[in-house]
Amino acid sequence: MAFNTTNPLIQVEDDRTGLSVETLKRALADNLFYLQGKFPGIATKHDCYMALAYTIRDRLLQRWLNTSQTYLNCDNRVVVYLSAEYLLGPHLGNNLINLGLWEPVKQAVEESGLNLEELINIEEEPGLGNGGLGRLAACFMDSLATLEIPAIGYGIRYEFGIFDQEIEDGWQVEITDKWLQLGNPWEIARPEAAVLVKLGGHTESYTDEKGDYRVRWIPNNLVKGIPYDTPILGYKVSTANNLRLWKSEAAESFDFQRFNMGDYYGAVQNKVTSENLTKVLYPNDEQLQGKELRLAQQYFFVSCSLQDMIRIHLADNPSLENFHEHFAVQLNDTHPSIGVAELMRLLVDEHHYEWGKAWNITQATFSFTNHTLLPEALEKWSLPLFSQMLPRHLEIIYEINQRFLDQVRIKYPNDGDRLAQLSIIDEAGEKWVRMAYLATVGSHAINGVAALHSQLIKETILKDFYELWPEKFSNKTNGVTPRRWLVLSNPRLSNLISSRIGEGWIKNLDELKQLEPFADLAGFRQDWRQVKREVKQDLAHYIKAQSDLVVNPDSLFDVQVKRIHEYKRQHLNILHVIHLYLQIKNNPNLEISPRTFIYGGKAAPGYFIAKLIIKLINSVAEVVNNDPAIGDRLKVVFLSNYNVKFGQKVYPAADLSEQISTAGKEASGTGNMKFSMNGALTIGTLDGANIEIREEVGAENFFLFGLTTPEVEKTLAAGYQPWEYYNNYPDLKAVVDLINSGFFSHGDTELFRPLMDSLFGHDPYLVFADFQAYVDCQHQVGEAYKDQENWSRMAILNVARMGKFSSDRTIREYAEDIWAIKPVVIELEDLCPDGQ
Ligand code: GPW
Repeated sequence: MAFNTTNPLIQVEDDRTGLSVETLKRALADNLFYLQGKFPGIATKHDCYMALAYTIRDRLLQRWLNTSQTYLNCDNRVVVYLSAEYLLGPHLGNNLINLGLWEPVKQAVEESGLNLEELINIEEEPGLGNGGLGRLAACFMDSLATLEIPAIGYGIRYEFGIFDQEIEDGWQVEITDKWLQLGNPWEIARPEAAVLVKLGGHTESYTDEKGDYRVRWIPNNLVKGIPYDTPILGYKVSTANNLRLWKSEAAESFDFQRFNMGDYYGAVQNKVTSENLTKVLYPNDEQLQGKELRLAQQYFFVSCSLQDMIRIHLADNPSLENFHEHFAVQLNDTHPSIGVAELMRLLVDEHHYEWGKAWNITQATFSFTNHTLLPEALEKWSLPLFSQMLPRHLEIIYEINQRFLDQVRIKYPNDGDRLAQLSIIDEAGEKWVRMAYLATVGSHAINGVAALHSQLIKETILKDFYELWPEKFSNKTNGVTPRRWLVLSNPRLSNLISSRIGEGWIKNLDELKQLEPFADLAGFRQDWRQVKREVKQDLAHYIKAQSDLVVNPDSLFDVQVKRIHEYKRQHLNILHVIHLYLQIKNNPNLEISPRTFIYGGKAAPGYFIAKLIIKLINSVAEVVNNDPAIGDRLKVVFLSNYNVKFGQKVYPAADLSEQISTAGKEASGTGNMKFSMNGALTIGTLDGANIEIREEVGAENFFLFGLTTPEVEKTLAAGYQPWEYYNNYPDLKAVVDLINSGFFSHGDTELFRPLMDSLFGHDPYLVFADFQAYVDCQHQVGEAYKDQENWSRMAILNVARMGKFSSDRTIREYAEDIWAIKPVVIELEDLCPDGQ
C-alpha cells in the first residue's frame, strides 16, 4: 500500500485520505465493516450513511488539525462567537460541497450500489436552535471559515434539540428530538479539556498574603463541562474552524465530598441536576421564560468557554493582560451576556487583576449584537433568582453598575430619571438584572442586524446608551451563506448560473450582477423557468409524500416558512387565502392565477395563539382543498416539522416569499434573503432587511404593502380600533364572518374565538389595519404571474442583485469594523514545519 498522503510527515494509509473513486469506495466498505460492524448485505441505510460520513470526516481531519495548529503557533487574533444556539443543518452534503468532493463521492457511492442523495437525507440534523438567531450563527461559522478568519464557535450540546413537530387533527404536537440516538459522526469529545463550573452558594471576603482585600465564591454545586468539537469547513479553502459545544456532567469529586458527609441523597440529586443542565433546548423563540435552568445553561456554557479561552491564552502568553488582543468575543444577543461578569470574576477573583485593568480588558474583549426589540424577548432576571445561583456575579454587576452610574452622574448631574433608566438593575418595582444593559456597558461595540433595526435600537431600547456613546453603535445587516442556501439546496439553479457566469459567485456573491443582462434573453428566461419547474415538481412530490395532497407545479407557489408568531402574521396570510376562496365561491368562473399556499413553522409549545393559528391554517386547508368548486385553483398545505433540511427543499421551489411582519417588529429576517437568492419575488412590508432587499432588487421587482414603522406607531398611539376596519372593509368583514360562523370548524363557533378576540380586542400587530393593502398587493402579484416572461425577468434580477446578502459580506464588516481581524491562510502541507 502506498503512503502518498497530503502530509508527508504523517504516514497513514492512503485509504483514509485518498480522493480517487476507487479509494473512496474501499474506504466506504472498510468503514462499514470496521466502524459499523456490518457487511454490505446486512447494513441498514443508516449504517451506510455512517460509513460515508466517517469517510468524509477522515478527509477533513487534516484541515481541522492544521487549522488549530496554525492558530496556536502564530499569535493571531481569534474571533470567538458565543451563542446559545447553532442551527447547523445536516453536515454531510455541506461538507462535500465545501471540500469540492461531490462528484467523486457521488460516483463512489453509486458504484457501491447506493444513492448519495438518499444517504444525505438520512442524516438527523442537529437542531440546536429555534430559528433565525441560531441559523445566523451557523451561516456566520460557514463564512468565517470560508474567509479564512481564525474563529471558534462556543455553545451548548443540547441532548434534545428543537422538538419535532407533528400535526394531528390540525394541531401541533411536539415530539422529543433525539438527534444523538444513532450516534454523531461529526463530533469528537475532548474529555481531557473538561472544565469545572460553580453554581449557587455564597461569597466570603478575605485578605490575601499581600494584604489585599479579596472575595471567594463558595458554591454549593459543581458541574463539569465536557467539550465536543465539530469541524466547520470553509468553501474550497483549507480552513476548518472549530465549533466547541459543551455537555454538562456531574463533577464526581464533589459528590464524594457529600457522600462522605453522609448526604447520599444530596450527592445523587446534584448529579441529576448537573446532567440535566444541557439536556434540552428551550423551545421559545423571542419569548423569555425566566426559568432558573435556562440561566444555569447560559452561565454554564459561557463559563466553560471563557475558562477554555484563558487556558488557550496562557499556553503561550505570560499573563492575561493582552487577552483582548488574542480574543474578540461576539455576544449573540444577551443569552451569553453573563460573560461580562464572568470574565471580570475570572480576572479579579481568580487571577487577581485590579478592577480597572480587568474592566479595560473586558470591555475591549466583548461586543454585542442585539436581535430584537420585542419587549417580551428582552432578557431580565429576577434578583432573588440571580443571587441564589450566581451570588458573586450579582456583587460584580453591582460594582460595574455603580462605577458606570458614577460616570453618568458626572456627565448629567442631577438627572435621577436618567440614572434609573440607565441602571443595569431595574428597581422600579420588583428588581431585575437587565441583560441588554449589562452587555451594552461591558462591550466596546453594539450592533443591530438590519439598517432599520439598528436605527430603532438607538431610538428606543438603548436610546440613553446611544446618547452616552454614539460611537459604539453600528449596523451589520445580516446575510446567509450561498453555499448551503444556493449551491447545496438548489444545484439546478446553481448550475444554470455557473454555466453563464462561471463559479466565482459562490465565494464572491457580488458576481451575480453579471446575470443582469441575461434577464433580457428569452432563451435564458426559458431555461430559468425550466429549472424552476423541475424544482417545484420535486417539492410537489415531497408534498404528496408528506400530506397526500396533489399540487400543481404550474401554480404560483406562495410560501411562508418561519416560526409561528403573531408579529410575523401568518394569520394575515391565511385571511388572504380565505378571501380568495370567497372570491371564487362568489364568482365561480373567476380567472385567477392558480396558487399553492405553503406554510411551515413551529409554535413554541406554550404559545396558545400561535398553535391556534396552525389549527386555523389546517382547517382552512381542509375546506379549500376538498371543495370541488375550487378545483386546483387554490391549494393550501401546512408542511409539518419545518427545519433546515426542509428549508433546503422549499426555498428553491418558491415563486412568492411572504415577508409580512408588522413594520418595526422583525429585526432583520434571513429567510427573506434565502427566498430571493433562489429567485422568488417578495411580498413584504417595510420591515427589517426587506427594506434593503427592495433597495437592492429595485422597487419595481418587489411587492410592497402595508403601514410603515412610523405609521404603525401612530396608529397604536391614536388608539387602534380594529372594529372600524371590520366595519369599513367589506372583504375583511366577509372573511372574519366566515371564520366566526364555524365554516372552517365543523360548525364550532368557539374554536377560533381566542384568535378573533385578540384581533378585535388587543392586536399590537395591526392585522386588520394592513388587510386591505395586503389583499390589493396580492392581487397585483396574481396579475403579474400571468405574464411569465416578465415574472422570470423580475426573478432573474432578484437573484442578480442579491450580492449584498451573502453572510460573507456581513462577516467582512464585523471583521473590519468590530473585530479588527485578518485572515490567516491554512497550508495543508506543513502541519509541523519544524518536525515538532
Ligand atoms: F429574541 N431572533 C430569533 F432577539 O430568531 F434573541 N430568535 C430570538 O430569540 C431573537 C431573535 C432574540 C431573530 C430575529 O427575530 C430575526 O429578525 C433576525 O433575522 C434573526 O434573529 C437573526 O438576527
